[in-house]
Amino acid sequence: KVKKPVIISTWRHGLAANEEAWKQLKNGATALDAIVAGVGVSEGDPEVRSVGYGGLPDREGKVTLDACIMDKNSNCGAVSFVQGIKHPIAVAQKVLENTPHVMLSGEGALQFALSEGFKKENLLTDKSKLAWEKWLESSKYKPVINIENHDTISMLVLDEDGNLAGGCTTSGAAWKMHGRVGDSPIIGAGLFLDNEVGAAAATGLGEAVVRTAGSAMVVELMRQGKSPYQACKEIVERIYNKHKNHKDMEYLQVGFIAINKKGEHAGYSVRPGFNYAIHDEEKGNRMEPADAKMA
Ligand code: SD4
Repeated sequence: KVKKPVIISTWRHGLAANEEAWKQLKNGATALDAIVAGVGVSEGDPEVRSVGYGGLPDREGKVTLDACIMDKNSNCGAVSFVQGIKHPIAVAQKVLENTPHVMLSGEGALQFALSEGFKKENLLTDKSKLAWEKWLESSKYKPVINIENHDTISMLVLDEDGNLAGGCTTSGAAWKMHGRVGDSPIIGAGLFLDNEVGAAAATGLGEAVVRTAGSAMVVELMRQGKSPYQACKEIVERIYNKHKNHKDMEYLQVGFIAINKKGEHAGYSVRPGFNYAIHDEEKGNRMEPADAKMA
């Protein structure tokens, strides 16, 4: 039997996020507060170029953020296409706690955040502005596969009481169209959990994850008795098959992480290079490679 809690997060920046979330849990924080603090480390880090502050902008040079959070009672909160707020995951938590809705978007999300006491700030760092100016020279939109250390952070928590929670936050695909929203703020796509079964989250090409209701499907397969590994693998294979003749195939990358009620966890991706950070009692905080369909 796995000793709880267990925390898993996408990519190498998941290590620092796990560390903070673990500390919070040990100090008695709720799973949601631990997630907000944990992924907040990536959001606040200007060197993490696809989440929060320092994230790469859209075609118009604007940093627009997506995030969502979900608790053991299936309560959820999300913000999409929000600008000028460093910690969109914290705003998503406020949407969950203080509104009758699950998602606020754009200007409305910003107004809500300001009313909750968040500060508006410039999120475009000099480094990301430079990258954008360089991109403008060719202005070709093509997502870059697997920029390890530089991707969406999704975190799944199995807390001390054996309850699940999850969060996901991103600046989305670099050079996206202004107004584009990916999978990350969409419950069922970028993140899903059912406290009776397990939790799953995605990273990669959001369009492909939305087309296939990715995270919801991974959880549903676990409900049918599949292990987190089998469930992630089957949905990655489904996404691969659906996109075989699709124009997105050229740069298709999607990775899932999943955890079940027993604390078993896994990651699986379309192309090699995906990994995730796992923190448990027994072995501490470390990286775990994920198998890939196209290995
Ligand atoms: C999105 N899934 O917006 C996110 C971004 C991501 O490469 O994971 N980045 O599509």
